[in-house]
Amino acid sequence: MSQGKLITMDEFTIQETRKFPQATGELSALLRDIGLAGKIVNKQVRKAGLVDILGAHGATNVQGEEQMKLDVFANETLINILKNSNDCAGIASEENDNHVCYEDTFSANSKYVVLFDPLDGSSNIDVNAPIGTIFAIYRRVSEMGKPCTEADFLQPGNRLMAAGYIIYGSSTMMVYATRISVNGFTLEPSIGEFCLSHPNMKVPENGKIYSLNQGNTIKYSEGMVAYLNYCMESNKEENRPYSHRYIGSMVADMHRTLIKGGIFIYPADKSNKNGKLRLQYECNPMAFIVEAAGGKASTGYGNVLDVQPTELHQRVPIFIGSKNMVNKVLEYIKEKETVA
Ligand code: AHM
Ligand code: MG
Repeated sequence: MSQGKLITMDEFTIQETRKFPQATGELSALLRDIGLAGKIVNKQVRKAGLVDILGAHGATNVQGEEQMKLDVFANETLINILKNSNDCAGIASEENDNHVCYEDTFSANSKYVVLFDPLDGSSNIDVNAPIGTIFAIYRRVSEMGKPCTEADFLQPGNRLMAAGYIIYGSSTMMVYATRISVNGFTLEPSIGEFCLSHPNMKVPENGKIYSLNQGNTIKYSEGMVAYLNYCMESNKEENRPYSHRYIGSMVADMHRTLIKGGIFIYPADKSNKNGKLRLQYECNPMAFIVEAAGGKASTGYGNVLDVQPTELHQRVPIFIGSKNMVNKVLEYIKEKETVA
C-alpha cells in the first residue's frame, strides 16, 4: 500500500498521461467515466441484501419505483455513462447480443470503443460474495467521424489500449492496466474517490494456489486430471500440495491471483470444447492485466491475447496467473495432447 499523500485515480491517470506528450487525455477521461459507472454500481451493490425489502427485478419498491436486477442496472449504467462521455464511439456488453454504436457527432469522432461484462459472477450476489465489472478498451479501426463498426469489437487482445476491473468485495477497488503498468485503487467511501492503494502490481512468478471448478474433474481431459493430481501431491521442495481456492467469480479469483500469485483455470472439457468464459470481455482484459503485471495467460494452445475473435460472444479455455504455474499446466496438457 502507498504511504502518505492520498493520490486519487484521476490525479494518477493524468500524471501518467503527461509522460506521453502525444496523449490527448481521452483515455484518461474514459477511465474516469468507467470509474464513475463503477461508483454508481457500487452504491446499488451495497444495497443488494435489501432486495427482499426493496423489491426484486420487475417488482415495485415501497416508493412505487420499478426495481432493476443488479446486472441489468450495471449494464444500463455503463451504457448511459459511456454514451454521454465524449470519448467512446460504442460499446459491446455480455448483456447485449450485438454491439451498440453511439451515433451522435461527439461519439462518432471518438477514437475508443469499450467492451465489458457489467456484473460478472452475478450468481454470487445472493450469497454476498464478491462480484465485479470487467472492461476492455480498444482504439477503433473504423473511420473516424462515422459510427463504429463490428470490426472495432473483433480485435485481438494484443491490440488493447487498456483493460481493468472493478471488484465489489470487502472494499471496492478499481484495477486497471495499460501497456506500462497495473495499478489498483481502493474506493474511499467518505470522499467517493478511488485512491491509489496498490501501485505497480506484479504477479508473483510462482504461487501456491490453484483455482478452478474441481467438481468438473470428470469432464476434464487426461492432461488436466494429471495436472490436478500434481497440485494435490505432497512435495516439500516445491511447497505442495497446493491450496485450492475457487470463489466462482472470475474477478474475485483473479484479484487474489494477481496479489498472491497462483493459477486460475477454466479449461475446455468434454462437453464444452471452448470452456465457459468469454474471450473479449472476460479473458482478454484479464490476460492483458496479468501480462502487464508479469504473468501469463494461455488458451492451452497459444496466448489468449493472440486469438483473433470471429464473433462477439465467443468462448476460450483459459490458464492464467503466475508464469511458472501456467507453464507447468501447459507441460501436462501438451504431454497428454488432449486439449482442443
Ligand atoms: P457469468 O458471466 O454468467 O457471471 O459467468 C462467469 C462466471 C465467472 O465469474 C466464474 O469464473 C465462472 O462463471 C464460474 O463458472 P462455474 O460455476 O462453471 O465454475
Ligand atoms: Mg461474466
